[in-house]
Amino acid sequence: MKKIWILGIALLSVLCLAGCKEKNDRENGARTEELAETETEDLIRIGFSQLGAESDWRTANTNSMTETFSEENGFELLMENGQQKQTNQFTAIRTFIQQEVDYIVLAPVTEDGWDTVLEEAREANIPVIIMDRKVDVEDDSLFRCWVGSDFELEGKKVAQWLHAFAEEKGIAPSDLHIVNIQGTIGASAQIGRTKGLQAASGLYGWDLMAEMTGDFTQAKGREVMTTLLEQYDNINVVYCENDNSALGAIEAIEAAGKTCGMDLEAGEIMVISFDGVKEEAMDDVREGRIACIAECNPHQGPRVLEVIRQMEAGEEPEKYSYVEEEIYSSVESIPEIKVNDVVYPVSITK
Ligand code: GYE
Repeated sequence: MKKIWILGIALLSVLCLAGCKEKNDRENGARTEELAETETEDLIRIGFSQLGAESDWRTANTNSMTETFSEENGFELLMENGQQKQTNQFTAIRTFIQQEVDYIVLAPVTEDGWDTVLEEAREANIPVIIMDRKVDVEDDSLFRCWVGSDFELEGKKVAQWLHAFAEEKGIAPSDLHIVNIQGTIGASAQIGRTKGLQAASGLYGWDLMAEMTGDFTQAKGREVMTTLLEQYDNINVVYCENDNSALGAIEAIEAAGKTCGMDLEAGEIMVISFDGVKEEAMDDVREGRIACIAECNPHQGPRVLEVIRQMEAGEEPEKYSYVEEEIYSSVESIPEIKVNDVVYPVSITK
């Protein structure tokens, strides 16, 4: 009988302890959830429509954004990859509007066609910051500001470098037989870089034979260069509107049994490019397979952060802010170039 009593009491206390624990757990759980909620409520929510993942530049740009807009820094970053399609970016922006984010950051694939969706963001009172490429809209107040690079200046810089090179080697302008592997048609980076080359070709009388899009990718760069080599047997300069398409072009040139380099008289093909992000491309500059690269800076995260901080403080950020960029080449005899009377030093890459 005594045993039964003892067993009974023991059972009761176990049940009671379990019950108490459950209650405590429930209360603690609720408290942690509450805490988490207030913590996320304090975070600034950013909807980021990234245009794609087409190049190493883009990967570096995406990383710069995710590193900058981390929870530790007080942000919740909602990011959508547009896969190089504007309609995907429209969907992303509309989703961000429904999610009532605090800011929208847009890296647009091309310049045209943004008016309607940006109007929707404005109606929802969500400020939009444009990053990297630009938008071409009727009403500039549809976005608060833009941060990025001067693509036309980049194009002019490498064109001036080519001019200096040709002069130094005594190559007649009409003996420069150039093809341009363009970026995504309608993207600011394409428009600006193409303009830079066209302007110099017109000015100096270069033989600009063809322009074809390589869509900023290595695969397309290779494909397009293969076609161009079949069509023209006198190409001696390839102007590639980014490093990934340049790497593709180099593959095609070498597969055709030709050499990338700067001895044009000996039949080498000169490659010119943009970005300077990918190590492999920088190695090619050191080894002369790429003659010259105009740097394009992908680390825009901190710059976007700065404008958001300004807006949070009730200040109006600069409408357009450009980042400074370098020129890389291994040719020591061209230490600087001049564009519109401004001197830009060339970083000699060794
Ligand atoms: O040069 C290229 C990328 O818009 C500046 O896009 C960017 C360009 C960059 O795919 O590599």
